[in-house]
Amino acid sequence: MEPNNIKDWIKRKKDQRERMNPETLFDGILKGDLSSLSSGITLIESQDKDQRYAADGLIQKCLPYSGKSIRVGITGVPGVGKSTFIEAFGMLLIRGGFKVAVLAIDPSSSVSGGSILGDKTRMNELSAQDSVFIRPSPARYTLGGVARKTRESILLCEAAGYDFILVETVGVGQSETVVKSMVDFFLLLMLSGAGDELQGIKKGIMEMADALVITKADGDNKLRAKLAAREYKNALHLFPSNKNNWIPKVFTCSALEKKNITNVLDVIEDFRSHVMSSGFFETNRKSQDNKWLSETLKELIINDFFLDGQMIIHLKEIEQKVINGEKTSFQAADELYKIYTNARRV
Ligand SMILES: Nc1nc2c(ncn2[C@@H]2O[C@H](COP(=O)(O)OP(=O)(O)O)[C@@H](O)[C@H]2O)c(=O)[nH]1
Ligand SMILES: [Mg+2]
Repeated sequence: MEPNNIKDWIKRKKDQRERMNPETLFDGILKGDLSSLSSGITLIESQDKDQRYAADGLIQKCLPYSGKSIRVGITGVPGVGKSTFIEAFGMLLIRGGFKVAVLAIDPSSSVSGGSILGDKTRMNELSAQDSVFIRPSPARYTLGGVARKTRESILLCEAAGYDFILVETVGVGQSETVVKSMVDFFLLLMLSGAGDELQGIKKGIMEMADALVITKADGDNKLRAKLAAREYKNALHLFPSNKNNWIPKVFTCSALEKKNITNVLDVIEDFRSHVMSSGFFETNRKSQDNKWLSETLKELIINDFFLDGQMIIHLKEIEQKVINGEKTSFQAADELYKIYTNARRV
């Protein structure tokens, strides 16, 4: 490297470190500075151990300023109209004077490297707004890792003053359950016409929903959407009542024609006052915090084990014994666990 290049390189590194300094980021985030918020989330998403410490410091600082938003989960199968809906709903919120953050949980992004929010084309108007922050799903992680990072991102967005945090997830696998455990209000988007089976919507997911919206209620589809809404309304009566004593609302909307979008906001406001006065809002957030404590602890312990080179050597050896039929898998796990705990005894 040429001397000048080295100087440039050192300067670049220094600038980078300064930009990633938790103090600097925190100040920026509190002022609502978008690039600080972005860098803060990048820090959270880092795999680097030092950066992880810095990220923890940043989250710690943001914590007292977090919690004031309403967190909304939005799910539904690919093609149901999530992105189009978020564009219309987000714009409605913006016109109401709210600041809106859109985050995503996309387990497939760890495989494809892509993301459901990659299609910002459907959020043209929304993504151009100053009071909107859009962040795609962190890639390269397990669902548990993505979930933790998204949850931490919510805290940062709240410290930055966002009033509504919309967490989008695609309706496959376990991601809905994960999103449900970090939001206050859970919205399920559904298509009319296609059967539940076809939509891959499990009954359990319908049971989690605080509102169910039949999308694309426009043109020829209007009547069908209405009929579907009626059917779902009847079906929901057969479900056991929710812990929050809230009867899930069912209605239709057209994000394309921007029809009935206000209903969603009205329902969220009704829901909020319902759970605030019953105390469920607070208890739910507390129990979510508890759940996340144990989830994070599990993740730390698992990482401690699986990132330990010595343990991996033991694991490989014992695995072979299981394959050879010399040990049962339970004996093997028990033996590994003993080696692991002994090695950590001081
Ligand atoms: N007719 C109609 N089409 C819609 C509506 N919302 C979304 N779409 C269309 O449905 C397709 C999938 O929408 P998109 O928002 O990308 O769905 P996502 O995969 O759930 O995010 C696109 O071609 C949209 O234009 C709607 O309200 N009415
Ligand atoms: Mg989409």
